[in-house]
Amino acid sequence: MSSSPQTRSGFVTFVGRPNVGKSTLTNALVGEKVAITSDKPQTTRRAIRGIVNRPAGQLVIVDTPGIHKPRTLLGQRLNDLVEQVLGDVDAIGFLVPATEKVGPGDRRIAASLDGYPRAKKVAIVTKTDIASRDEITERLMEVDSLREDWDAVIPLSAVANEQLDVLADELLTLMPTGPALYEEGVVTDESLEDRIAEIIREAALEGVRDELPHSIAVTIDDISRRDEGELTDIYANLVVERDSQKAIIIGHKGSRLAAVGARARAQIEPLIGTKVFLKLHVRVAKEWQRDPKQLGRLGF
Ligand SMILES: Nc1nc2c(ncn2[C@@H]2O[C@H](COP(=O)(O)OP(=O)(O)O)[C@@H](O)[C@H]2O)c(=O)[nH]1
Ligand SMILES: [Mg+2]
Repeated sequence: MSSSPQTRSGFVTFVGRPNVGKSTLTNALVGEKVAITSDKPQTTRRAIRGIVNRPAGQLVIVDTPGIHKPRTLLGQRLNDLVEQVLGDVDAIGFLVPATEKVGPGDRRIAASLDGYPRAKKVAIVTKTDIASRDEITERLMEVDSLREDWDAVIPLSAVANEQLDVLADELLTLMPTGPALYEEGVVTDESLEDRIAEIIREAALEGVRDELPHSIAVTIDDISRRDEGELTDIYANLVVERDSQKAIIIGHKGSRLAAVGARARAQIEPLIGTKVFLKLHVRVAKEWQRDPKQLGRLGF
């Protein structure tokens, strides 16, 4: 028998209104960007696993799009995915930004946690770096009174890296005992191709207005090395729903598309460790969010 102390491991997910910082917190805990983030609601479109290794064990954090009113077939499929994740995890972290009063949306989400009696529940007051002391105190009290069964209530900042260790340690105490689920050094179960596609989508989301974000999908046609592995060619498609959107994405004389490419390349190069030649092609798939066949092709 080994005399090493028992480790703990398990699954955690964060819930909360769009934009409260679920993906940012996931990345901050993992210590590397595994989930893309933006100031546009519904940036996250998949269940992405980020792995956190600590001496006491391992947390597998599942970042999801969050539940929202489905307006399209894509929206319905994403809600189903989130339901499934919530039913499986060992702990759920409920996020509220310190900067905004707790509202009906927060109350509804907090109440919906009744549906997951098996999961431990932790309330998290986030964005403390941009909140006043009074705001933080007020939010902690508001959040505390939302449920009787919080295992902990923790204020933190994912951006300023405040109290992240406190959260990780607390979550670990709530996990079942068991060995690590992923090998040391693994930060996500996302494939390289999927991570690259998400980086490109994030770059494309920057600077676009209200409706467009929901209409953008990214697919990768080919990734290949050349020049003795010193250069990587990546052929990717930016898929939109309408011709008018295609024009917006491309921009005047291709200026927007060029900027998207440059932003994406700056993140892809350190990820794969070579120079990258990124060829972006904008494609229209009419109303893809409502079309089961197109959704299938885009991986939903
Ligand atoms: N100042 C500050 N901003 C944050 C923090 N966490 C997230 N944000 C910002 O809030 C916005 C939404 O974050 P995101 O993680 O995409 O939210 P999600 O929709 O809940 O996944 C982004 O612009 C983040 O940079 C934080 O701790 N402090
Ligand atoms: Mg997100």
